[in-house]
Amino acid sequence: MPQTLATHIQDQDLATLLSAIATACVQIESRIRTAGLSDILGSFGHTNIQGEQQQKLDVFANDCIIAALKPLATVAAIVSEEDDEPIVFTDKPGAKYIAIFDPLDGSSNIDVNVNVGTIVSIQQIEAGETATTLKAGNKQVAALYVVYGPSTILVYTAGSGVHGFTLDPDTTSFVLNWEEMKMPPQGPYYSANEANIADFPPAYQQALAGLRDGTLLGAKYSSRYIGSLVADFHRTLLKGGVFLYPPTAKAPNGKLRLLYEANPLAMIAEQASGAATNGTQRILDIAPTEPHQRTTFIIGSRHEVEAITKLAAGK
Ligand code: P6P
Repeated sequence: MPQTLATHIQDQDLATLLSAIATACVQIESRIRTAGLSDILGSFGHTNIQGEQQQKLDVFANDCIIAALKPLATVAAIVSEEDDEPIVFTDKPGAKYIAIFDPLDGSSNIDVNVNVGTIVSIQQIEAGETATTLKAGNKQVAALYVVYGPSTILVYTAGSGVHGFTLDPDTTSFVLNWEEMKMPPQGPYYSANEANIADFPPAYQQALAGLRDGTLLGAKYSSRYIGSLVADFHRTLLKGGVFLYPPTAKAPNGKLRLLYEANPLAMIAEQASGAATNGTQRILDIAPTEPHQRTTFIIGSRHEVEAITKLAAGK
């Protein structure tokens, strides 16, 4: 009998929570897969042939995840990329989890049929904290992403290794097919938007040059950049290498969000023997000050992350 998320996670409350999120992702996948069709059906403006108001996919994804979490007695609050303020459920005494997520990262890629993803971080309220206490990524109890593509894959960690599941479209359940995923200690690819290279701090320009000509780590790298964080990270997890989004003129603190992009992927990377920093410290040690704050992001195989961070930190 193939293992599902519900049977793979030891803690029953966490299993119920992550399974509910996985079910919402099945709904999201179904809408993504037919997005083009609904455009054709709804070619007369923004309503489809059923006369339904077509929702932007990221709003739809957000609604799916919130609808899945709202009934759970264990969920005290939600922080979503789509909502300026946290959603706090005041009618759930004893609720302990805070779900923090980007419901559909890279959604603009859907128009050109490129992978998009859902990224989720789970925090747990501890003594003396409230449902809106912001905590560093090293306190996460679980992290999960789903990458929607030729196949739809869910990867999670609850602090005991990284495990991958593939969506079986016939049963619409995620089936375990990778246990204990490990990121190669060094890989063949670097992944950065080099259109911004003139904006990057000199240390990052030096690092990319060193990856290209082989002087940084003794091997010449190839470049891969999809422009969809979850897809670029998933490739890095499987093949090794490094993804980096340094500071730019447009994003002087980096573009990616700490709480629901960098933290969950950093937990997965570290659990898979990789690493993630902001150029000076571990992503997971950053003490957040606001829910949507951004960060410089370097994530991937240990050798690359350590070498680039050393340069960026001026060491
Ligand atoms: P740029 C997508 O919009 C996103 O948030 C991430 O998925 C992706 O890694 C990044 O932005 C791409 O940003 O500036 O290279 O287009």
